[in-house]
Amino acid sequence: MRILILGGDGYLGWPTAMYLSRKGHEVWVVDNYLRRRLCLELDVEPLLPLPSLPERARIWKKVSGFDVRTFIGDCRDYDFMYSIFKEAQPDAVVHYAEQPSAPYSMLNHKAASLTVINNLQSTLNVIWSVHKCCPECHIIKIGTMGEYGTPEIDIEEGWIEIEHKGKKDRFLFPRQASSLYHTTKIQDTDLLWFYVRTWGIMVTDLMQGPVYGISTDETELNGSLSTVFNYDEIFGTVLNRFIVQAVIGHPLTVYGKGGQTRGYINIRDTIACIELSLLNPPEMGQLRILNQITETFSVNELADRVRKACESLGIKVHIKHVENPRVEKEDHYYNPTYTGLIDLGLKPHYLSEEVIINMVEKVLKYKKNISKRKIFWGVKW
Ligand code: USQ
Repeated sequence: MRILILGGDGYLGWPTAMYLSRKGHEVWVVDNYLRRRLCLELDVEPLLPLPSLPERARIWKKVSGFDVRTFIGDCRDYDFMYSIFKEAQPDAVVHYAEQPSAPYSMLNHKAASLTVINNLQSTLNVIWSVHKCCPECHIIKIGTMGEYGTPEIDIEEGWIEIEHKGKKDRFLFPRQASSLYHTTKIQDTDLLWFYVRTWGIMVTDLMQGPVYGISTDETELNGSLSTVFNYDEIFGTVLNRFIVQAVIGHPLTVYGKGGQTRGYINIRDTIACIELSLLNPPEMGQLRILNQITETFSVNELADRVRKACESLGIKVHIKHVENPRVEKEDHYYNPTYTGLIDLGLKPHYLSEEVIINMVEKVLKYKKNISKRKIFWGVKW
């Protein structure tokens, strides 16, 4: 297939690009370095230094023999997007090109506005470019489990049948996010669903939980092929943060009571889910929603697992309950369904002690790059 990856310089985008090109797909990657720029502006640069996107592609070609075509440009610019889609005529587009951080979206008005405009405009441009240039192109969009929030009922895979005054219909599962970022993902889903109904486009919306991990088979081939690994409060996800905190002897920053429960996924499984979605597309005119997680944990459980794994390496870990800067339930019911991707053939990499130890060992190699100052500022909701 010819696959366009939007946001292909990011934490998930770059490893996905390498993986799919290695699998024999023709991969085109677009990115405007938004994540890099925001990290620079906020002084929260990632653990590992990163070559430019074209340089990464050159190194990848040298190491693997496979091509990744790179384009530096902004998915908010419709003329640019249209021209890429027109030229590429992709079979599928993987849309990662969003501002991905909940704390960033809550930082101030400028950050809130950037998040809304970037995320909604890029999604709208993808939809229009597909409709105008390649209407049969499969749109694979990364949504988030956070769209559902933490309701007191079981979370279904995207849809729910509701019986009301003796009549039944099928609706999007109720959504109620707990950050502005997560709210833009709800709005993305609404845009996609509107255009699926109106223009009959083909969409997979993947409701992903927080991702952890630093390595894939491809990133391990050469140090310069690493992915962007953030451990700061803005762009780092919780398990990645805990691993880095453990390595430098910083107490693990459990927010509030630590009963907040989410569905988690290993970065290797994210990529597998993208591949499974590509190989098993939905029908034209269908919005398929899959919950992209492999197991659920509370923050306390994650912290305990990191502590235990580190103990076996002789690293002593302290856990500290800090005042929760977020507005979220700290003790709640959480029972999501996530069988769709397993049915498509996903073989999960679960969060074993070995997985944690491998992450710790990798981070230890870059310990000198870790800056304590980036770990906690307390961005309040
Ligand atoms: N948390 C802590 N301590 C920390 C960091 C986080 O207790 O030092 C807690 C948070 O309060 C939250 C949970 O851990 O309850 C997860 O936080 P997170 O920062 O790992 O994840 P979140 O902000 O929800 O966002 C991340 C990604 C986002 C993705 C989302 C999936 O940044 O792009 O959409 O995970 S989900 O959470 O399922 O919506």
